[in-house]
Amino acid sequence: MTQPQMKVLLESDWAAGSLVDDVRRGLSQHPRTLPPRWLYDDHGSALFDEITRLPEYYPFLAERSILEQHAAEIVTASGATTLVELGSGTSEKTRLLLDAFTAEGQLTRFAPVDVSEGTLREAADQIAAAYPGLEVVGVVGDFTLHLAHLPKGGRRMVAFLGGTIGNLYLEERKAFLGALADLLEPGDSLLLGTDLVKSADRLVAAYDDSAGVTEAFIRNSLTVVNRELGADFDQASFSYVPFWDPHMERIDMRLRSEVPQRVTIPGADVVLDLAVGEELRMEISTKFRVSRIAAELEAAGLAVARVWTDDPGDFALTLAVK
Ligand code: AVJ
Repeated sequence: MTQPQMKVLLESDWAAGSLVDDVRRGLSQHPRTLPPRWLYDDHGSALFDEITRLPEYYPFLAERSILEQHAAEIVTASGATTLVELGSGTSEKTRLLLDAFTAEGQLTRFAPVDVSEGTLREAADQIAAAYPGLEVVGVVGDFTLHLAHLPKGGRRMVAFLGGTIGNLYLEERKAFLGALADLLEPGDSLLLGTDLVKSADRLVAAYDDSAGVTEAFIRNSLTVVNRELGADFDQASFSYVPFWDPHMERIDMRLRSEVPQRVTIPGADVVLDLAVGEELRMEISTKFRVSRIAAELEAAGLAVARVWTDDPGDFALTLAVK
């Protein structure tokens, strides 16, 4: 097999440096916030993998069923010769697209992009082995920082799956879509996965599962800050309080301080005095309406070509072209 190429755009101390910045900036906001990137160390990535297998976590199954039913149409509509995947993780569902591309015979290159080097290398090796003749170029990078370094040439489809765009705040989403639209060439496209608004009961169940895996996943951010920056967050004094915000149409995943307490984060030179009941916002997961997805894509300079949803209408895949 041809070995995958790897482009490493993150310096070895990137994680440490940007965690310090994020802790200083995020934890001084109101509510105090940490960017979701810090959920995904090796343990967090394994927990997320477990989330995708929970019965309550419908987005994974919903998106997979769309890909199972429509991958061939997506591939034909894109006309792509290069597939770029942002936040690729294990690229598990992407194989449905790669299979369809293989059947159609036009794809020459696959470029998965992820911050997690270990996960990316493993995925790139497996895909290079499974799809002989496909040039695999892994990019270790942050899709909010390194869009300018994506492979150029050919007709590209950029896949951004899983509903991950919902983890960005509105301003971040605008900046991200605008930057992405600017670097696409005419004929290039974006395949965007978004979770859709539905009953609050089902939404909350998906982020507050009975096995407690999502809670462990969210709490892992505190463990990461303790380990990386020598902090003394005490898990037992926080409770997990996710809720559906009907105004912002997003799940808001918080940890609430159950006692008045002081937390020290030596590696960031930060001391936090938390009041009883004070909440840390660890992640948001925005849910969309099809009309709003189109409006945001069009505001960024992209034109919606097709929208696919699963049968119950839980999740959407939108193909937008430059
Ligand atoms: C796949 C990253 C979009 O928001 O549903 C799952 C992350 N967080 N459970 C999502 C997540 C808590 C997930 N994303």
